[in-house]
Amino acid sequence: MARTIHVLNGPNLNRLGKREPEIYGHTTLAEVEALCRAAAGEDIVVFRQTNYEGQLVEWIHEATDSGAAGIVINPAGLTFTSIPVLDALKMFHGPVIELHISNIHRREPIYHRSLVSGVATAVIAGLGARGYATAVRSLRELLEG
Ligand code: DHK
Repeated sequence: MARTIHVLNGPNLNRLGKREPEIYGHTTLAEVEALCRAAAGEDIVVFRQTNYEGQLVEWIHEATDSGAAGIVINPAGLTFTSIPVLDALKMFHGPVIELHISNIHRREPIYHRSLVSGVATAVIAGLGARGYATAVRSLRELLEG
């Protein structure tokens, strides 16, 4: 039976491809979405991006209420500040993979302490945009048990 995987993206990720390419590369968000769908095989991907904290929270609620099998989330800047995102993820029943394009631990100190990592099943950071495909594949392996 096909499962649904939610791939959720936070603020400024709509600018991928033209946003600090020396850090985030040249891959656009649309190309990232295609990478996720290719990695998902027969599983259904819900792929979303928002610049608003409350929308991200509501999408996490939707993943929870709809019985999504797993979440890949790049909360972007909300990673380090958002208790509401953290609290919403605590309500999710399945595996959560926190994804960062850059290696946040090799950047400025403000990017070093993720609130989300405390509830994430796993964290992927520094693989560039290909990290999304790695996250989706890894989530599927976790779901296969
Ligand atoms: C993306 C962002 O927008 C930053 O705020 C994070 C993350 C890093 C990333 O590497 O995908 O600090």
